[in-house]
Amino acid sequence: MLRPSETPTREAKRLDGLWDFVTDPAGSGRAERWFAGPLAGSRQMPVPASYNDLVPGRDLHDFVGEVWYQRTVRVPRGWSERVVLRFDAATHAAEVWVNETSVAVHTGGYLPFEADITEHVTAGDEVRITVAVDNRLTWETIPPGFVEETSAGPRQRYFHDFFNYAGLHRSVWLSSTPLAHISDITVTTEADLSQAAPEGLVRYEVETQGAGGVVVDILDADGTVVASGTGARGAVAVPSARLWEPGEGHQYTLRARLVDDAGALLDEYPQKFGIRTVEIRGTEFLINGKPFYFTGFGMHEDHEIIGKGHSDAHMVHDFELLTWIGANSLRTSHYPYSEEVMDWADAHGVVVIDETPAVGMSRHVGQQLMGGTPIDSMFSPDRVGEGARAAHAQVIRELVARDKNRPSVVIWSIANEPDSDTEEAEAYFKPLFELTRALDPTRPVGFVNVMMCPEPVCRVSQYADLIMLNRYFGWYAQSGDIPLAEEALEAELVLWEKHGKPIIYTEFGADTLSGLHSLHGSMWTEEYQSELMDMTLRVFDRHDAVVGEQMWNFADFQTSRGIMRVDGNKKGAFTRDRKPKAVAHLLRARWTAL
Ligand code: GCB
Repeated sequence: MLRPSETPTREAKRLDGLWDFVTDPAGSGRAERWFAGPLAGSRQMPVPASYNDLVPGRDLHDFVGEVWYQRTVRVPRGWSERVVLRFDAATHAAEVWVNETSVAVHTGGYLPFEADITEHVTAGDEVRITVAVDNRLTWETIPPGFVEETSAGPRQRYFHDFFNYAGLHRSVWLSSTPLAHISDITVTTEADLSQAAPEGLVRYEVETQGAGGVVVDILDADGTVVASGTGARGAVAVPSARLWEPGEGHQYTLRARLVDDAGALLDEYPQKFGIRTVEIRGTEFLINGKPFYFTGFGMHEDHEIIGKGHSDAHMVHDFELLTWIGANSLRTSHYPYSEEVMDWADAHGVVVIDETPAVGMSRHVGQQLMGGTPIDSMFSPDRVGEGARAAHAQVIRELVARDKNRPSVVIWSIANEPDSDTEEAEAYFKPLFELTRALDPTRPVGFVNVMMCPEPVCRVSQYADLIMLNRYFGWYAQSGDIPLAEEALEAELVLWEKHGKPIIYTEFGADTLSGLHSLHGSMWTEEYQSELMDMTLRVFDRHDAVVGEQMWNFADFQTSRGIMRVDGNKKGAFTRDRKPKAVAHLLRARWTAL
């Protein structure tokens, strides 16, 4: 699936702005055919945004079920060929109607989907677009959860530590393509690193619908054609290639053209890509043959008011803060981020660990978050079972399809902190590793290990190309005791080193209330967060197998209510409104000097 784009043969129109909006607490919208006319009693709601925090009170914040969005749009007069409606994300599931016809059903809240609506629209006319968006998490969704019916109404329960924001979080697009068109492009690259000015090899595959032949050109950043090829698939050499490097996101464009027998243009699509290599050698993580050390954060798409809605202004500010602090990488914890974020990473050389939404699959963490209610097993037929695994496989397919051409993505993280110490977990994950590798043999595949499944009880790490660890020594364990935490961190790390694989610490940190201070190492203070950071980084520095440090979290973020959280998770280096805590200055001093 290609993104909407303006090319000589295509047009695109964003449908962002205010949409009509209603909640459907009784779940009667379909039976009452709400899509057949204007939504009764609607209020206006911005797209993109989470709806949860836009209205005071609990009703919308905690709403469980479907909400309906609607607007009309005029199809531009000249769009006489193919018309496509695309949602960059609808969290977590959606059904879409154009006038009275259902055109799309999609599950998975953080990945795009589209519908060819050509036969339902007429160029020049208005159409009504209605979307029912469901925020419910079940044992068959990724992430998992369940809805509890209580005397006070339904309650959404889940086992991950971020608020279940919902709605149309990203842009909606109406776009046109020719009838005969390019439908997908895959680019993989190699580089002969033995040369001073390496030759790049670009392999491509262009999928098309309808008659026509394919010609491709490779364009440099200034638009100069540096190589060309003919045919739907092939390989072309780029002499003296300029590599995509961390900190320097040099990209090329593969301009694919579909032409008829006489050579006339039928369709054109520009696909950006970078020439770079990623390789694991022993405990080293190499980008372009050079050892790479990850600095940065696990992040969240999370802001006051807009929740998980994408905003260019907030995105640019967050990336500027990453630059300021000297971070060279991020993990899209715990779901695929907006494509605008990925574009920025590609264009600016920010290295990305790209994660699926498979989070909240640990009985240990789940039990803590659920106020101590014991959960005997997560991976079982009546919990995370075959239904969830099918959904998990689907998000992996859709994530790889979406991000496969991105040079910034150097690792697929297929899950965050699942149980990995049981036979059931091993049986669940083994095929998902195989699937990811089959879909993309060019990138390392891993998952993020939870503290309660250490070496040697973890049965899943054996399938991963590298070890990614979330560790809270000094916070959840050895709470407040830095010397003991240092011992424990060190002792465990030594065990993981025996795998002979690179190790990235993808989380470590301490909840910290900005402005709270102590001279005696009190937890929750800015001093304690810095002290814990200092200790943790000191341990990493003693071990060559550690090739990355991504602190948890970039910024404070919202969670569900609970006795463990004070208006959300406070482990940010920045507050939720992006003011630096003391630790930000410590990290900045370290990372800008590396
Ligand atoms: C974790 C999770 C993350 C939580 C974090 C915490 O291990 O991966 O989602 O927010 O711990 O702060 O507890």
